[in-house]
Amino acid sequence: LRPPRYRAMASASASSSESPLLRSFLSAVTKPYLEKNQTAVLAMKLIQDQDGEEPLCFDHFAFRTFGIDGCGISSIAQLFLDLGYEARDELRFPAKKLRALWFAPPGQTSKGAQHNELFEGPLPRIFISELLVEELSNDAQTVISKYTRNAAQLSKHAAIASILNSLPWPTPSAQDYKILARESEYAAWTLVNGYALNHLTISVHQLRSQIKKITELNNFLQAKGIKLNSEGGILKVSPDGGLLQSSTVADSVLFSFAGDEILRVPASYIEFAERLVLEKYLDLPASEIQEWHRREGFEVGNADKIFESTSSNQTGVH
Ligand code: OOG
Ligand code: NI
Repeated sequence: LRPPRYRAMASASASSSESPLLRSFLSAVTKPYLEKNQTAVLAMKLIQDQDGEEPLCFDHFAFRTFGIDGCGISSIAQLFLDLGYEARDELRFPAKKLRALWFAPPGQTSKGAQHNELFEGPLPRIFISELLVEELSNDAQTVISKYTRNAAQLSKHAAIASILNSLPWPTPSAQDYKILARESEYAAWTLVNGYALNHLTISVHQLRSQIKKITELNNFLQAKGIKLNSEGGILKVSPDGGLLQSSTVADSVLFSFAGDEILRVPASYIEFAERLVLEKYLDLPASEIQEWHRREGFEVGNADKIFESTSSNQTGVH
């Protein structure tokens, strides 16, 4: 078994507080994602073929929610909090009527007894957003609450819906989907995908070959025919220059709505993040660089564009 290559967080004391359940859960969440999202699987395979044997490291996992009836961020965050994650910064997206919170993993990454193929690296951050439902039109609110009211009772168990690839509310009607899609593509996505993993993000700076630079990786993937989200340019760069992100365009899948109507809807995508070493640590030898020496957190300007990975203007599915 290969040891993880770095600690996910800056924790001096390496006392283990990590439950084996955490890695099992993270792995289970990726199962339906890998079954459903061919482009994500292809991208991961291309990267591993190019980069060599070692397992990929994940920067973060992301989920979307409806911020109403107990179905918002807290519903899916609870399990992560109970497993030792800590809430960090809030990000706001007024134009999209969204807010997000990210959570830092418990401060150690030593492997438990349970070996887990996909998941032996450092623990990912968790990024959870929620739609500010009360800011939408009455029509959209009426549609959403029809479903969330039904799921309110189960919101404590959002994580189960996530690993079982099951919606927590009744199968939606195509009409309701269309009403939401007109006003908020995020709302429409969440209605048909529920608590499914929205994306996982490969930690680009943890790769070993030349694709550990994200511009090289983007060129490599595009040359292999993978379509990247072009909103505001392929590469999203934070104002401080330290957080560089790109993502694929979401795959679309056939969805059976209530009454057997079948439509193409967006599923999930895969993201790539490179975190540069902070200026004050630039003198450290490369072999000593840990994850906490790098740019932490997220960036509203980047995220705003990454949200568009599931939008019809990127997927081309209307
Ligand atoms: C999340 C988009 C933002 C990031 O890393 O900033 C994001 C989403 O599409 O739900 O993933
Ligand atoms: Ni992301």
